[in-house]
Amino acid sequence: MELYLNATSPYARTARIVALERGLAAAVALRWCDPWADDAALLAVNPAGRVPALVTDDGTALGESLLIAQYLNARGSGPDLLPAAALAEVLGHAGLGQGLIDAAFTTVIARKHQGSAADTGVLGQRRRRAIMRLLATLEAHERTARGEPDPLTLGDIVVGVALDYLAFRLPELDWPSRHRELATWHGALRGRESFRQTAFV
Ligand SMILES: N[C@@H](CCC(=O)N[C@@H](CS)C(=O)NCC(=O)O)C(=O)O
Repeated sequence: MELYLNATSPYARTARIVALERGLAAAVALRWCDPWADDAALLAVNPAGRVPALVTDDGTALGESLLIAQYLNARGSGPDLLPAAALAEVLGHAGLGQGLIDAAFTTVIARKHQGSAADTGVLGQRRRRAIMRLLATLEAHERTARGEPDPLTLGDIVVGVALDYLAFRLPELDWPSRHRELATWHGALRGRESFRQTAFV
């Protein structure tokens, strides 16, 4: 399999962590690319021009991080990241994380193109309120209350990547000092080898 990615994409990082957690490191070749430069190889496999994109061994191209995560989870081995017995809970948790990634990523891109005006407009303020609500919901989440993300699920991975991305790109929010329980939970997750190997730099 081939995974198209770049180093700062939270979406691509989710796919990569799932591959590592499911024992697929050797089975997935990493194809580094710049999605913002209309990379020809990426466009050939994903006309949306976005990372991550996965090409399976039979040549099928998949876009969208959560669909790729589902595919890799089905192909790999070891503890199931999408256990059937808790599917709704895991997907609900993953959705909160994906919402946080979307709001943070859109903020970063809007700033890049519009400068600080991006934050003061109607959409910028909506994004900020969404981030604050999502953080408060995750702080009170039953998964957070467990203290440790064990056994690991796709929800934990997406939420963990979202929190890392917030600290990486929107450090002024200083989410860990406002959400102590979430920070403790996240600290345990960040120590995993799959998170360490894929850290944002
Ligand atoms: N919903 C998509 C979002 C993917 C996405 O927006 N990726 C960004 C990088 S973080 C990208 O490739 N952007 C390039 C573009 O939008 O042209 C997913 O979950 O995979």
